[in-house]
Amino acid sequence: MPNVPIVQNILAANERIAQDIHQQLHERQIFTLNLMSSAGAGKTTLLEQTIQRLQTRLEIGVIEGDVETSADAERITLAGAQAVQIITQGTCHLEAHMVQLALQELTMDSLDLLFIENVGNLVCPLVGTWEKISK
Ligand SMILES: Nc1nc2c(ncn2[C@@H]2O[C@H](COP(=O)(O)OP(=O)(O)O)[C@@H](O)[C@H]2O)c(=O)[nH]1
Ligand SMILES: [Mg+2]
Repeated sequence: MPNVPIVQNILAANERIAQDIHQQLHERQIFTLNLMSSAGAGKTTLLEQTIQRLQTRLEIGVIEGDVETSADAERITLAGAQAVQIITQGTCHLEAHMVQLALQELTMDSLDLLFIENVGNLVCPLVGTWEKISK
């Protein structure tokens, strides 16, 4: 049998940070929802409508993930919630360390509800296909 090197727990660092985030949110009793769907599915619209309906009763924060722009965070701020934009510069998902940094920008002690709008995760196959078509 050939001796093949095996790398295990490649996501261990991500997992440790994720657990730390989980503990912080749990200690502060911040109910958190991670929204994931394709680009254009209506995530930001749903958040705008939810914020407008709940903002007099709950302190809401939103972490926005986007490949390139801060347009969604601007929409969320206009709707009346605290927002932080993560621009991934081409990465199609959010990693735990990105969320950890974004959390530091929110006033966590006052938050009741946190939404994470994940990067529209079908955007990358779309971008790849578009690049091939447009060549
Ligand atoms: N007809 C219809 N359009 C919607 C609905 N929700 C969102 N949209 C539209 O779909 C587009 C993308 O919505 P957006 O919330 O930005 O999607 P996101 O990329 O998932 O955040 C916008 O032009 C919205 O106005 C819906 O329930 N019905
Ligand atoms: Mg959006």
